[in-house]
Amino acid sequence: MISRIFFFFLAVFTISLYSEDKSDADSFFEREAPNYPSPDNLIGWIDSRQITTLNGEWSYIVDPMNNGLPESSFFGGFPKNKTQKTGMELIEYNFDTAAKIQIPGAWNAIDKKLFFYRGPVWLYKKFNYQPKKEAITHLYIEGSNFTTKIFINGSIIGEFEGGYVPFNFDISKHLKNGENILLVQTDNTLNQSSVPTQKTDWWPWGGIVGDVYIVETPKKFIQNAYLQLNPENFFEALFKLEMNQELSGQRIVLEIPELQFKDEFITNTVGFIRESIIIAPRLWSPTDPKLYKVIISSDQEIISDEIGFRSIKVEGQNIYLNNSEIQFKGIAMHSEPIGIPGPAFSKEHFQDLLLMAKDLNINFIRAAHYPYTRHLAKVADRLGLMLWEEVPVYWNIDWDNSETLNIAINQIKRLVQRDQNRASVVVWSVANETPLSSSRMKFLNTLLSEIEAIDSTRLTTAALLSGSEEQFKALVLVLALQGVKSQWVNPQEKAIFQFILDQANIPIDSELNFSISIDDPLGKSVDLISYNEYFGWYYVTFFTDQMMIPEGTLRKLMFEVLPNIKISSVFNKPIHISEFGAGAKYGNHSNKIWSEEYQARLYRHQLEMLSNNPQIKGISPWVFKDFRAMLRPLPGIQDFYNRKGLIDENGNKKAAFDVLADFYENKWNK
Ligand code: GCB
Repeated sequence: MISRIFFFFLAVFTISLYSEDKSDADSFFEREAPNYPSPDNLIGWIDSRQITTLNGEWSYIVDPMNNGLPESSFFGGFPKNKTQKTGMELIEYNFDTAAKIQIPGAWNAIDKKLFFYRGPVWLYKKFNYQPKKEAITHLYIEGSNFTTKIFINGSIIGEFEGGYVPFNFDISKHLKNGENILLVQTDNTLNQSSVPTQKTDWWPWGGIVGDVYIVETPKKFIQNAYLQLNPENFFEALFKLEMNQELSGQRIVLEIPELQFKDEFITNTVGFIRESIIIAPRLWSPTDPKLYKVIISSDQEIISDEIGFRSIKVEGQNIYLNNSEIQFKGIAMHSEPIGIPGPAFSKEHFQDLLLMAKDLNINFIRAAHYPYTRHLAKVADRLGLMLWEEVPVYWNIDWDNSETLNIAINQIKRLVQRDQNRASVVVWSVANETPLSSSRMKFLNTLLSEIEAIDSTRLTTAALLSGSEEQFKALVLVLALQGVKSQWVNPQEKAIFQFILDQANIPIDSELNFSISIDDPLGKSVDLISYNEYFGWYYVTFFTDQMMIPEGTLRKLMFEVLPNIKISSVFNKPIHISEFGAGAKYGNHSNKIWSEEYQARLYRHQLEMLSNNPQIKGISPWVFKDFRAMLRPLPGIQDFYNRKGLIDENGNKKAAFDVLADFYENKWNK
């Protein structure tokens, strides 16, 4: 019998190898891709669940040909995890003897060979577990870049595309009592339809870049819960809760012991609660970051969190925190720790970053350009820093592609669902520097409505691009006028400037100031008009060839005109300057670009200009710390770091650090 079965398979195998009309999908070279399920709804309040951590040492194997997937390999793929028994089996991989990595952590941060690599890498963890019959066991991953496929004990669990945000799968039926094997394929390839798209000014850190937990919940469990102050009435908070199933009549108790609040609620027919509660909390603010312990219990479980209560709103051109006018004294960041290569993921990483950033006298951080792990907002809650959180809809992406939209929706929803109770988070941002088009408007408005459906208490924004060709022509004229008037400009250059002015019929005694009015139509949909500008760094580069004037002259003139630049918006809303900056290498001293002196000078001129513009109510200069960037190869200066940091990668302060700290402390106080 056995030999008959064997010959049958041999025949099938031979036919599939040589048959002319075999279907492509099932040939020797290629198999049909199996179905990879999508993750379940996000489990909230993760830190108070029954958790077993899988953080720690894992093994990894690089798979540039993507040969380990069951569908792409003849031998069944890595998930089979075949092991040697007699020394005679042909197996061309071995996770037990493979290189080791600490998870969370990016493989391209710890392995020099993988620094520039973009492709699949397999991560492997063997762990012991005793699953409980009466519970659901979930696998929770806080972030994995950018396409992740998961296998447990050889079975497909699912796939998540997008990176940066948490996701979870029910793995109950795949776990064994005792030893289990978790295998995760992480692929950091980005393409035209991914989010972010393939070109970004930050490093595509690959791998599992957040905590990995096994989470046990009861069969009927609290999926997530929302508790936020009513912005219209500070004695009231909105409580929303969602069960994992459509369970009506579930008894839920909400308790805030310090406020002597304890009440009982019953879920409706679809397993939801939506009620207002009466409390009188001390309000959270940067000067008093008060948090309250909140406990929610059902008959089966207890979850808890530390929550601060505050309101944030805009009215006209002002921003109000707890009904008091406030300015966002900010700095922008990337999620990379001080002195450690790779992405930041832990409480300690964010504590280091935020504590040092506080030396700038800030009250606000723009967490650009993608979601960081949940530890960021937890640390910011405690340190009293307001946060802007963002999804990686960056530059030009595939606006018309519904798959792309789904990835972005997933990112924004999961970010909001995870951080919805963080007092520190005051701004959700849906995009950075995205070129105008009607499909982009539709895309971004969809993301904004996804936010609105979950949380309408925070401000929304997007870092806008502005500056039409017309506006930049006007800047050329302003520079030319300044050039004609300035003593130090040489006669040849003066002649060129005069020629430019004559062409435009501008008399030399005119008063010309450059002004920009932000009119991106997305401004209508958001609360805060955010704008990135690089006066004094990039823009002169565009003009130097056209004007046939050396870049050095234009830079000097730009500094002269900078303080008088006017920035406003056609929308009657506050403006936030979400970026400005200049590159400087720490320790490089000169009067040229890339020096600490140039960067500090640019900050002085920029800050003077920004404080002269009454509609500007927030700023977050670019950027706190030098960060890894493939777009920045300049040897000896950049060496694949974007050098616009106020500190270098090891935490050394550049001269501009104190310029900004002094501005926030002494010159921009309301
Ligand atoms: C920008 C981008 C940011 C870049 C920065 C730069 O406008 O928003 O991602 O890193 O400029 O340094 O050029």
